[in-house]
Amino acid sequence: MLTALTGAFGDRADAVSVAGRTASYEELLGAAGAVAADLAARAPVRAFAVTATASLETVAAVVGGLLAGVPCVPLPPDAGPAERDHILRDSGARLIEVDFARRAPAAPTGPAAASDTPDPALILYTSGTTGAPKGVVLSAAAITADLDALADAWQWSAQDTLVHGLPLFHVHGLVLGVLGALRTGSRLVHTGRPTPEAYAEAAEAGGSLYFGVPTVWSRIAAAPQAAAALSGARLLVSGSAALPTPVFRDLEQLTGHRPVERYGMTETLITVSGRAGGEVRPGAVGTPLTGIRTRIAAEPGAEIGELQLVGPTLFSGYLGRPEATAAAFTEDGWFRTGDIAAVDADGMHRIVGRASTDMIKSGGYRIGAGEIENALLDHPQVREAAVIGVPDADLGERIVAFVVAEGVTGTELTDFVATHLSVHKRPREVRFIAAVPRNAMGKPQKRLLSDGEQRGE
Ligand code: MLC
Ligand code: AMP
Repeated sequence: MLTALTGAFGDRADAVSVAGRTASYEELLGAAGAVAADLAARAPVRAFAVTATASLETVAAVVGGLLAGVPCVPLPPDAGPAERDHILRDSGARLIEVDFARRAPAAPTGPAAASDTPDPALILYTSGTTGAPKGVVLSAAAITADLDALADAWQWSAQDTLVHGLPLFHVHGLVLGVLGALRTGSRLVHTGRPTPEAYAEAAEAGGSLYFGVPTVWSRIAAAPQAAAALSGARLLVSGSAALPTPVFRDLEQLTGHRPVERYGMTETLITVSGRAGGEVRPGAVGTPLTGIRTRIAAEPGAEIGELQLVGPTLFSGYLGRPEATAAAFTEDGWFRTGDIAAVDADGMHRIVGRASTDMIKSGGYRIGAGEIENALLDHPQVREAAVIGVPDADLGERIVAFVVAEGVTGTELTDFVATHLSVHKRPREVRFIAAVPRNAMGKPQKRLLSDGEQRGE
C-alpha cells in the first residue's frame, strides 16, 4: 500500500504537506518506523489509537501501524469523553502519542500473502441508526484494492498533486486522502481546513487533483475568485454525500471542470465512480469500480430499491459484533448499503435516497439519530428526545432535535452534545415540544416532525 515510501517515485522535501508542515518520504518513513518500533516493543497490542488531528503525526501513526501490522483507530480530535471512552473501550486500543522528530529505520513490506484472515489495517468508528458507533474493520487488502481501482478510474498517478483539507478519521480524508497519495506517489497537500481560500492557494502550488465533500464544493462555488483558481486543476472529485446539481453547474461555470462524483461507505470503501475523461452527469455517481458488482433490490415492477454490492473492497466486519455484521449482508452474501438507488440504461448509478430517516448526513459526516437522542437523554433535564435531519443548503442536512425538557436552554443542549460527543454531532437547532408524537406501538413518528419542519411550523 505504501509504494511511495519504497522510493519507487523518488523523493522530495515536500512530498507530504499537512497543515503547513512538510516532510519527505524518507522523513515520514523514519517517523512511522519509530511508531512501529514502539508498537513492537509493547507487543502484543490488539489495536492502537491516535488523536487524529490534521497533522504529520497522524500520518506517521497510521503508516507506523501498517508497518507494524497493528490496526490504527483514529480518534476524532474533538470527541468528547463519552465518544472517546466508548471508542477506546470498544476497540481495546491503547492511545499513543507521536513525536514526529523521532526516527527509526523501517522498510515497507510488500503486499500481504493471501490468507483467509485478512490483516486489519484500520478500525474506523461510524454511526448506525441506533446506539453507539461501531468499529468498521478494514483490511490492507480491501484498502489496496480500492485505491488501485480509484487510480484506474481517475488516472491518478505520481504526476498528480492531491489537495484536500478533510478530517483524518474517516475514509474520505484518511484512506483516499492520505493512503491514496502514498499508494499512487502523488504529492499530498493537506490544507488543514477545507476552506475555499486554502484550496485556491494550493492551486498556485500546483494542485491537480482535488477532493471535497459537497459542503466544501458549495462553499467554493460561493467564492468565485477561489473557484477560478481551480481552473488549472486536472480533476475535481466530490463525494461522501450527494452533490446538488446547482453546485455542479456553478462549479462548471467557474472552474471549467465538470466535477466527478463518486459513492462509497465506510463499510465498503468507494465502490461507484465517474471516470476521468468519461461521461460525467450531474446527479449520477458513475459506474461500479473494477471488481465491484452491484444490484438493486427492487420490489417487482419498481426501478428503484436498495443498492447492494459485493467486491474486494468490503470491510471485514464490525469489531466484536458478529450479529450486526451478519445483518449487514443478505442471505446470498451481498452487502446492504441502506441507500436507495437507480441504474440508468447505460449503467450510470444514481443515489436517490436512504432507507432509514435515522441516518443523517451533515457536512458529509454520517450521524445516527439514535446516538444524538441518547446523548440528549443523558442530560438530567431532558425527558424525551427525537432527532431528525432537515434539508440544508450548506450542510446537505442539518441536525434538528425535538426535546421534552424544562429548565434548560437550546444552546445549553447544543453545547452538551458538542462536548459529550463531537462538535459536528451537535444539533444546529433545538425545538421544545410538549411530547414526542408516537404511534400506537409507542414508536416516535418522526415523519410528523419533519413534515412540520418543512412547513416551517
Ligand atoms: C460551533 N463550534 C463549536 C460549537 N459551535 N464548538 C463547540 N461547541 C459548540 N457548541 C465551532 C467548532 O469548534 C469549529 O471551530 C466551528 O464551530 C465550526 O465547526 P463545524 O460547524 O463543525 O464546521 P463547519 O464549518 O460547519 O464544517 C463544514 C465542513 C465539515 C465541511 C468543514 O463538515 C467537514 O469537515 N466535513 C467532512 C466530513 C467527512 O470527511 N466525511 C467523510 C466521511 S467518509 P473551528 O475553530 O474548528 O473552526 C464517507 C465515505 C465516502 O462518507 O463516501 O467518502
Ligand atoms: P460513511 O459511512 O460516513 O462513509 O457514509 C456513507 C454514506 O454516505 C452512504 O451510505 C451514502 O448515504 C452517502 N454517500 C457517500 N457518497 C455519496 C454520493 N456521492 N452521493 C450520495 N450519497 C453518498
